[in-house]
Amino acid sequence: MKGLNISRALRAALIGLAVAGFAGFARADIKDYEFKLVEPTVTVGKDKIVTVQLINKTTGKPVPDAVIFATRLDMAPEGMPEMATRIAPMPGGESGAYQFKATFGMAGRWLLSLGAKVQGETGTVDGKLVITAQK
Ligand SMILES: [Cu+2]
Repeated sequence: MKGLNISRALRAALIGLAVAGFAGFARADIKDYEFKLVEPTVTVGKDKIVTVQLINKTTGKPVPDAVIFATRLDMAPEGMPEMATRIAPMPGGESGAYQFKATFGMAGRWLLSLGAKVQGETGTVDGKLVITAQK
């Protein structure tokens, strides 16, 4: 009976240590990252390239090894949330820059919704960026 109590206490202590250790590791937070448009405007038309960076706000530097995905591109800023266009990821690009290809069928402001997974971080970075398509 006494042995059982000791092992229980030991187990609780070990769990406490593990939790404390994990919290100590999670110094960088998923909230420390934000998306940035490299070029805020595009010309209206087919197959336009949109380049984004994921910035680590604590260092001010772009993050090169993230997985970025575009979830939606639509004209919500112009009161046309139903006017969506397909957006496709593009391979390559500079380190820390992530490119997508989309057709901007109308001049005005488009809302790009993005998500990212960052190595070593828990959770997802969500972001919304406004791109202006010009004639
Ligand atoms: Cu529109």
